[in-house]
Amino acid sequence: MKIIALYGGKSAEHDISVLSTFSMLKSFYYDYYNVQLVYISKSGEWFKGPLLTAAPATQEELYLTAETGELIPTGAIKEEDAIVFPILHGPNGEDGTIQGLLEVLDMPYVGAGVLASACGMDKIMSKYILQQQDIPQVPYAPVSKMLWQENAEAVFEQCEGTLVYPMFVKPANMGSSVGVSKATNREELAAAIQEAFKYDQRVVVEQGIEAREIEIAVLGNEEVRTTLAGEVVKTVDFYDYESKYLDNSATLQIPADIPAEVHEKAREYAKKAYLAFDGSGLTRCDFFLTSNNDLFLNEVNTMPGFTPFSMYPLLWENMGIKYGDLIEELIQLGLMRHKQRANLSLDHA
Ligand code: G1L
Repeated sequence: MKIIALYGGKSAEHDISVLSTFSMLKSFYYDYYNVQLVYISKSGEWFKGPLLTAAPATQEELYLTAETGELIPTGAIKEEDAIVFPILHGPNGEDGTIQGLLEVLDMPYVGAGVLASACGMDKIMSKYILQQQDIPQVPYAPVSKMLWQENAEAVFEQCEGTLVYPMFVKPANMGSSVGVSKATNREELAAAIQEAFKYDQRVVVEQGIEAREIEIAVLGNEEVRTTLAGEVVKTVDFYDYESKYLDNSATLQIPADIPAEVHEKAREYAKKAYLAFDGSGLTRCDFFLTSNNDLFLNEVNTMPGFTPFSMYPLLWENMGIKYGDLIEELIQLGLMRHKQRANLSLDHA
């Protein structure tokens, strides 16, 4: 069987994708799989690389060019007996669009499907779903570009009427922390909203709270497993793009040192959210925990960081599943889901 690693992409997280892919390539079981590289360049060109029978020596080799790879038409990756790893961040990656392409191509793929990807990626849609499920989250105010342009005063009143400073302002449809900023007064709020609108038509303003950040890993299709929580121990004011990926200003504490009841609650909410989002494969659920043990689900992340030093794989390692076995488990889940969906459509034929 063949694994197709689909990575790179037209996003700010291009290099993070290549790094995650390089980590995964070192841990595939090459006795069972050959690995086909398909690299999407920063300008959006698709390059098919060599068929690997062993891990590549350097990360540099993954940046394919017309010399080291073959330029193929966008999306032309259909093959029999192959499973795709979409390792792509942000718009056109984890937002369900690539997953939709793979559905149309009728190819099995690893990770969340279209619906869970699209909903998880959208911060406003996520909040609506969690709200409907009675899963606690921090107070928020959605802001549309139209209202902002026509009546900024109404936006200020809405935010200041339901939230108190500090607030966090985020583009609705972005991964990581690009375009996110903190506002401690109306002037900063205006600047933060302006900044966030560079990245999306919809913006969400969230109540800033003093809290620890704890995360739960979820794995499975219908049968859902959760891990003990891990804590992102923060050494900077907020966990932005830089601190998340580039320097080491966050350290991970696994398992998190939290009361047993909080652990139980977090796992319960994580599972409930996963089911509500129609999760499959994997998701990382990120919570805030206040000093009086109030728990808020902040984000579901269908494509969590995935190097051997990332929270998601480490949470499973703590539960006894090693990095390579976790990848194998995800492959089996992807194949199973594809088979089930194939059976479904046959029933309607
Ligand atoms: F396919 C997997 F294994 F499910 C998978 C794919 C991609 C897990 C995690 C990721 N993560 C990412 O793609 C990334 C957003 C961290 C890199 Cl861009």
